[in-house]
Amino acid sequence: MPVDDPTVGAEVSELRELLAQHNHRYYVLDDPSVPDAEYDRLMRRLRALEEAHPALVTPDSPTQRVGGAALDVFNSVRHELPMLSLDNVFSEEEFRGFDRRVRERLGEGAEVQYCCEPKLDGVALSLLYENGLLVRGATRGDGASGEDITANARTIPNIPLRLRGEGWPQRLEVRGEVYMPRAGFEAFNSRALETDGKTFVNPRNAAAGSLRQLDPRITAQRPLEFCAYGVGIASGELPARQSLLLAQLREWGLRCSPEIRVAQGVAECLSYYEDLLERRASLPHDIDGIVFKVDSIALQERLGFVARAPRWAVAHKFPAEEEMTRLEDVEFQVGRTGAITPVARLAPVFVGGVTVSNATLHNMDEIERLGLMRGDTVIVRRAGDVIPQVARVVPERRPPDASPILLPQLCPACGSPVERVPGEAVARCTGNLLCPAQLREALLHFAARRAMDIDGLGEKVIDQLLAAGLVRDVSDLYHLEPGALAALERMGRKSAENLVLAIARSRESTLEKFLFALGMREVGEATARALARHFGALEPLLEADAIRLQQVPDVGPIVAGHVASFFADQRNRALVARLLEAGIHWPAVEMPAGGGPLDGASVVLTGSLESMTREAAGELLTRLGARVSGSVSAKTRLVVAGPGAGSKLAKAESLGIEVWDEERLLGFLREHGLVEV
Ligand code: JCF
Repeated sequence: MPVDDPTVGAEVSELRELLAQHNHRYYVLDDPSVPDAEYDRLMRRLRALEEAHPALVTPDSPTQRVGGAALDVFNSVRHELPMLSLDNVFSEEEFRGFDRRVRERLGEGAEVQYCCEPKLDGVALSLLYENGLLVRGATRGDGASGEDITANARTIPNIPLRLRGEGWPQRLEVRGEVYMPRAGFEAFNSRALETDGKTFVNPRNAAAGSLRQLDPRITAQRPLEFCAYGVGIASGELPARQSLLLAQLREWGLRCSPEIRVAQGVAECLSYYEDLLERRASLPHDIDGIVFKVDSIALQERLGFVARAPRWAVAHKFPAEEEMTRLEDVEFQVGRTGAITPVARLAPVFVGGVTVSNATLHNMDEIERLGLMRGDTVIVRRAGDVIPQVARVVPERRPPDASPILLPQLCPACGSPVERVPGEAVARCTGNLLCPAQLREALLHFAARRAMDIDGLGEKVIDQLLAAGLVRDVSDLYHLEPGALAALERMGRKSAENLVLAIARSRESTLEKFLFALGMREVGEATARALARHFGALEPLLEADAIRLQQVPDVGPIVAGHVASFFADQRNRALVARLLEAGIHWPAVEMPAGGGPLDGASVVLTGSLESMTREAAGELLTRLGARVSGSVSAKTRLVVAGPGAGSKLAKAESLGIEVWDEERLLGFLREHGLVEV
């Protein structure tokens, strides 16, 4: 390509224009118009042209986001207009006080209009545009002067290197916040864990740390975003309202919060606050409150500043999601399946809008990961409705008498040995239903609405039944007499009778509820339903080994193992027998409506198959609605027989049952798309 080819210059301009448009749609409007691959193709083409024609490279070219070498230090920058901070208020009352002061100063009886926006939890950044070109990025520093981080600012994809549109002042300083969206933060941390292990504590620190890199190539790899919230110096006219100013910045290609609204008076401000507080956890990035600004710039000018903050703006902070407190003790609780869970007892602390004094520590691995000791000062985190967590230890606050947290050797509830399977995080009490803690949880689970649904059998009554020795396993429930119950404290004659009735009513159940109620490990409602539908009855399930169990949809080797070992335990089989003897029953299981072509049909596989194992064939037939059974009876609809078939085949023939060979089976499976043609 000749250097003076005028078409090259035209193509370069066109590529830059296209790339800038795509970038804007992607990062500012959140509305990408082309696939990433197309963007990459345009970028590669532009790079190639610029490499061949270095004279055509300009500083606002999208190829120039990461340029120059690493710095030794950041230069200091004086802000021509100081970068202000915001006053905080922490309650509705304090916010009303702010509004009252604004109106008093303005001599304004009427309600004031406020521009409302979420307060981003990031790092402030000043961007200076001259003739529409980004010439400088600076941190806030102490407000009077900050650091020149232009090279890093240029790497942030949604910061325009050149302003879009027209009408911008010749000099324009845009101010805003750099932050790391939560998804990017999680991704960055999990990658860091796999490589050098240098993770960030929260997205705010990640944004600050990334912006402080002396080598812009590192900043470029961090998922940072910029959101504009105002202007500093401006050499020309700007809109007369904060809300219109932000709309104008948006037209010039800067991202502003999509949540910006104008509110009339305190009441509307407060409902804006409540709305965002509620949606806080579902936003893509952390926010720590709401910023309210008097919308009219003329009124802002009349209000002016105090010290380092404007009188016309305030940050109404949300309750902190992280607070510091002391770990007083760790207790070990025993769950329904014997899992021993360490629970942190904390000095009560107000966090995420509630007072927290307990937090689960999950398991011993978690305690090790946190490096936690009794007496430590810890950071407790409660975000949204998520249960409170101990997020981390504050090591410099460890008292000299801090003591290690050890897994008890014996179950705190029954004294049975505690076992920890190597490679598993969970420790378990080996007492099973001999352990009162496990029995208590088993009873609660058994009686729950989604299980046997026994009204009136809650924690209190269960504790009383256990204390009085009236119940040693779940089957004892069905032999309780109203007389014995009425002897319990605060249990009247009437409630005793009602409870006995409720227990009696629970005898009429369904197979899936019964299976769920047994409380097998990893068997939730969905798995219980799948088991019930697959086997159709309890007996074949009792006989199934782990291999057969894995034919059930969504049952993998682990769940299959738990189910098989539950029913392999004679104590559990005896318990099931006692429950059935006590009268628990259910209607025949309905197979999935409109299922496959073998809907509900009982099929027996016998002999050997060449193209697949019998188990695999059984699984495929199950998918077509069949129930695979081990023995031939008058109810059998179909027998698939391979070489070596013996008595089952003979019996099928004697009963006149349809018999298929492997070829016929394969044809059928092929017809239904279950094996390749
Ligand atoms: O989102 C923020 N962190 C934020 C900070 C938003 C604003 O509108 C701000 C700010 C700091 C100062 N406004 C000022 C004047």
